[in-house]
Amino acid sequence: MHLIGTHFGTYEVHRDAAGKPVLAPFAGDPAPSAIGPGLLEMAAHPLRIPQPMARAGWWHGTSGGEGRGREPFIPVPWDTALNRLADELKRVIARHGNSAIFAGSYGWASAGRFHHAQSQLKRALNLLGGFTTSVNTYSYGTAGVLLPHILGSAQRDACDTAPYWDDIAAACQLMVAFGGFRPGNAQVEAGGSTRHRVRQWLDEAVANGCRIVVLSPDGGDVPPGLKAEHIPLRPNTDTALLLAMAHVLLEEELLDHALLQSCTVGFEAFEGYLRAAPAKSPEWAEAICGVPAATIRVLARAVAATRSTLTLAWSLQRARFGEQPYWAAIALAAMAGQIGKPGGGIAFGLGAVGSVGNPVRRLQGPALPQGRNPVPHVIPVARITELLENPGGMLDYNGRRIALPDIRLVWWAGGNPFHHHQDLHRLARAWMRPETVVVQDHVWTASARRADLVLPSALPIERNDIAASSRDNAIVFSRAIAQPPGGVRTDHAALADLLSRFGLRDAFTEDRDEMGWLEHLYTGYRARHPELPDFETFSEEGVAWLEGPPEPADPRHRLRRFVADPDGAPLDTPSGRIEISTPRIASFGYADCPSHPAWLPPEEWLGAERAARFPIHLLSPQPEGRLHSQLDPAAASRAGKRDGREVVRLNPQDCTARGIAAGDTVRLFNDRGALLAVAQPDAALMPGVASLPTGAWLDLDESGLERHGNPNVLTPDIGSSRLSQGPSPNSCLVQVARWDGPAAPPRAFAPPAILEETAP
Ligand SMILES: Nc1nc2c(c(=O)[nH]1)N[C@H]1C(S)=C(S)[C@@H](COP(=O)(O)OP(=O)(O)OC[C@H]3O[C@@H](n4cnc5c(=O)[nH]c(N)nc54)[C@H](O)[C@@H]3O)O[C@H]1N2
Ligand SMILES: Nc1nc2c(c(=O)[nH]1)N[C@H]1C(S)=C(S)[C@@H](COP(=O)(O)OP(=O)(O)OC[C@H]3O[C@@H](n4cnc5c(=O)[nH]c(N)nc54)[C@H](O)[C@@H]3O)O[C@H]1N2
Ligand SMILES: [Mo]
Repeated sequence: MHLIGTHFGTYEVHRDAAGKPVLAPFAGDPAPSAIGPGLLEMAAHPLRIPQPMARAGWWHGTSGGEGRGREPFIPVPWDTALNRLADELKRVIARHGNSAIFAGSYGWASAGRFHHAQSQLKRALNLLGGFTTSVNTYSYGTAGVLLPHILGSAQRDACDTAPYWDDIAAACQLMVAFGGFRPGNAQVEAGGSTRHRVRQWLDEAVANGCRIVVLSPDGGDVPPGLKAEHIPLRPNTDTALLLAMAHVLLEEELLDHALLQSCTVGFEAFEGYLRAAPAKSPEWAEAICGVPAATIRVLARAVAATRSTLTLAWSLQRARFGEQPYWAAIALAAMAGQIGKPGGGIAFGLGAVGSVGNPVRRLQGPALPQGRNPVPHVIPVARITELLENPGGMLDYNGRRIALPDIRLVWWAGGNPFHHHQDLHRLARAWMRPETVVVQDHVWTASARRADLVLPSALPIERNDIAASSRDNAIVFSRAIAQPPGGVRTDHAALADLLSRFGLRDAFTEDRDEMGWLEHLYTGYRARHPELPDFETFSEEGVAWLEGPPEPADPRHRLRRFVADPDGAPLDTPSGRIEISTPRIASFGYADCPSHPAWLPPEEWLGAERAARFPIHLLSPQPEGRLHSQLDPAAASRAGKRDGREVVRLNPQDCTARGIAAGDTVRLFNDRGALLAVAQPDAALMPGVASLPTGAWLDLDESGLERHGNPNVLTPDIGSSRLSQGPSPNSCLVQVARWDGPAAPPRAFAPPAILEETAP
């Protein structure tokens, strides 16, 4: 079978009457995604980068970093481009050392295991002596640092805390979902998937009597057709509500003392905080989160009385003090005696992507070996602007002080920082500082336009690969549909040619071609799972599966094993227990992340002083018709736009107060920037809250006005706390006004200016 494996799922390749390829849903996928077929649209798109390109002023040495994103490009033949890049690498390494190269290169890239852009780049640069890199994620970077302190290292990956969906369906009677289940999010899964089953599992749980309560500022997060209840609350105030629920359990003596005693430490300090003035009562919380005290009481009692799961969207921790709601939920689930019980307890990110809670045996195999990076410098990923702004500076992070090296060369492959980072005007200023910026991508993204040297990369449909998610039981042979266009190479081929200039080609390729590498990697999967078919059979059939239930050693069993036997299977926290308060975090002395869960009001939320000037809380969730910025020019994403701009949803009262009607162009602004979007009044949103998805290609006019609706010109670039330094886009206040200015048509989908001259 001819299959293509993508982050949006697996597709069968068929041909239409004219012989053109078509991506059809994979047989057996109950909810295939419309995003993937956009890959075919991009193959010959005007936004495709046709050959290597250099920024004119960089190529000629006539301008510095201030020319990035402003100057035209010059087409450069591959050999010339790679010679120049090799010289530049030699110069930077000789003069400043390898730590002056930043190639953290965060981003989702594409699903294949071999052609994984970051792995390829990191392997190449390690052979050249290494580079400064990044750790953690934009997805759950805050949780990823907090959870090991509280639940142990098995929970480093926030995905693995959740109970299995089949256990939830069988045993859970109440699911309290903070942030709900945003329709569209479970379409994607890093590495690929074969079946989109989240909706089926939700249906099954509800059919078995599970009641779903969604707490969210946006009623759009309530899955339709499941009789789910919606309780609106102000953004960023979930912690106050969770503390009040904990307070109710205390006051009404609904605690599971046995579980608290055997499985937790530090409850007393937390109890003291809940009782101390102001007592964290439902009345106290009502004033903060807007949920009636009586509703909080009833919900708290229900959580203690029945088998319940508290599930929190990752969006909650993509905010200032984003540790707190997660930590408070853990404390509450322990107090209520739910944690570690079959189908109960806590879950982070159920439905955020396809795989969280997927009740299958995980298929494990090798990644492309990246070698060793001798450069010690590492930043928490969302501190990129600070890194560029502040060479020689220091940063607090997870109990350490880390030094920021002096970056001279930035190299990005497989990510789009001018989509994913916050406060993009500030990033653009910092981005002027390095001497050289290299970007590898298929298309003219905002980051490629802000590079000095752009190396065009083959699309996933133009290469053979193997796709597999680490939380699925399937592996897919993704077979090329076509060759890349003449001037385009795979990232691997480009890097191999670059390394020949250092005499390192063979070290990089190990003398394997593409198919040789795929067979080699697949052999690593078979070594773990001997029941997999041989490579030839696999590549011919296109997919192979593992049968059977999850293995007992699966990290997703961790909390259950612990709660069943706290002495026999202790957690690897300092106490071996769940740390409701922790001396370790206390010892860091961070006022922005104290020793136990606490309500810390962000600088930007509806109760902040700043709300007098910027009274609308802007949420920037995931886009339904694309993956972040990927495939934004394709049909599925364009279908969600109006007049070529993104749609911002607002409460009708906020629209009326501003004379805004449905379909009006509106300006969203704050001290950091301004953008245009098209208004859609929607009573599902709380008054004072707006929702504008991420990922619209950045489109600035000469004055800096963003014309397409990219929320990251408005979001704050501030660490969630000194503990985790995660990103905080969801703590963002703005003002909204009708736009009566010039029509300012968006130009995001016009390629940059390319000069006639060709470099020698
Ligand atoms: N305001 C706000 N901002 C956010 C978020 C939010 O909720 N709100 N969410 C954040 C989150 S959770 C994330 S994960 C990030 C995502 O941020 P990114 O992962 O950076 O976003 P993508 O658009 O997926 O960028 C991937 C890029 O890789 C390119 N690419 C794909 N395949 C290949 C390949 O094989 N080779 C090469 N060279 N390039 C390839 C694509 O064309 C694309 O430009 O965004 C973050 N930003
Ligand atoms: N189609 C599609 N799916 C995706 C992605 C994509 O780009 N496209 N990106 C994927 C990636 S990389 C990730 S990390 C996941 C992210 O998964 P999540 O972080 O779970 O998803 P978001 O869409 O950012 O947020 C979900 C909902 O949380 C609500 N919310 C925001 N702030 C708050 C708050 O303070 N309190 C409460 N109670 N609710 C709040 C918002 O209304 C929003 O609709 O999604 C993945 N899924
Ligand atoms: Mo993410």
